[in-house]
Amino acid sequence: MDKGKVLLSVSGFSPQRWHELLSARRDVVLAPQGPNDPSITYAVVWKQPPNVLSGLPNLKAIFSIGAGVDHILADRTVPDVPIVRVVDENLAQHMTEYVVWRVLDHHRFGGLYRAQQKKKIWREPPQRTASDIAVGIMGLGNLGRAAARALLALGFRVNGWSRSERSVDGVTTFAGNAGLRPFLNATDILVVLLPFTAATKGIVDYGLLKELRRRNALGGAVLINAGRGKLQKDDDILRALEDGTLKEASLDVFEVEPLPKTSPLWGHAKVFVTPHAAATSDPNFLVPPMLAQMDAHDRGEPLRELVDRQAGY
Ligand code: NDP
Ligand code: OXD
Repeated sequence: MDKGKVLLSVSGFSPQRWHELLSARRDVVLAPQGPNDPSITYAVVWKQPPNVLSGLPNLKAIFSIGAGVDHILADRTVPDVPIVRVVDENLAQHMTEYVVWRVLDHHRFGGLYRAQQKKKIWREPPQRTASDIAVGIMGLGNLGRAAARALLALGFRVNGWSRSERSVDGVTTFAGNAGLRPFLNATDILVVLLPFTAATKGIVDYGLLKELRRRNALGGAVLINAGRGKLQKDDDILRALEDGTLKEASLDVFEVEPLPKTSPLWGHAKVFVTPHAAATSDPNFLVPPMLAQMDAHDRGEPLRELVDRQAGY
């Protein structure tokens, strides 16, 4: 049986390894052969060019190369076929490492010691205890829950906020608009692991940061964003850092990426910048389950890890 072709459409990085791995079992093309290419049955995409998916008459499903799917849905012409997103232990492990690394760095005076080392200063501030610090995770999904488990194992108190009510062992959970303020008021280090949707756009603004707990064992509130840049307002973060609403921030994502060279965030003494690198999709781990899902779907089995188009994630 002709299984059709996989359209591999990405921008911003080389798809070579994805191509090699997908080609082991499927015919792969990097662009449709004409506007209504009937040979394409599946698409594997990251920030595909606009319109590239519209009008493919035999497209059965779209596979996102990332956990987030805002990069797909930004194109309004994306056809109404199922979208499968990444849910993967390797990705969750990478994100957990990033979150634990940044939480520990803020907790264990990373910024202070880096500054002291430059000046050859030998001075130790009083040590803090993890259980005196509450980390609040915005977004208790696949990645948020994995990070929560690791933080609990290290002794931190963990709060979690989600759209619907969630129950996670050891985590104090809050949900919806009504739960947001109490969640923030009980949080010292805010970790943002939300998807970017119409409902979450710009949510991390000055007003939200103001609600974080500042009189705490850290001596201020800390922001860590590894979700999406458009969840935050860069200028509001800068304002919050200037007036003490925020003590420090670790930012992996930004309103504009790559972060413009002119952004004051680059050189800010209280900000730790990484280039949207918290958890990078690894084709060695992600292509095999994609191929397995394509085969299963061709046999008539349902797809898993589907995006709710209405909710946007
Ligand atoms: P999931 O879809 O598994 O979880 C999303 C969580 O966010 C859920 O708990 C969901 O609530 C919650 N949520 C969504 N909308 C709202 C809302 N309006 N109000 C409150 N809570 C909301 O996603 P993942 O955990 O897999 O990934 C999270 C995000 O991380 C991705 O969307 C992506 O943007 C980002 N990411 C960033 C990477 C990086 O390298 N920086 C790498 C990978 C992902 P509910 O539980 O009720 O559905
Ligand atoms: C993702 C990402 O969404 O890498 O997976 O940002």
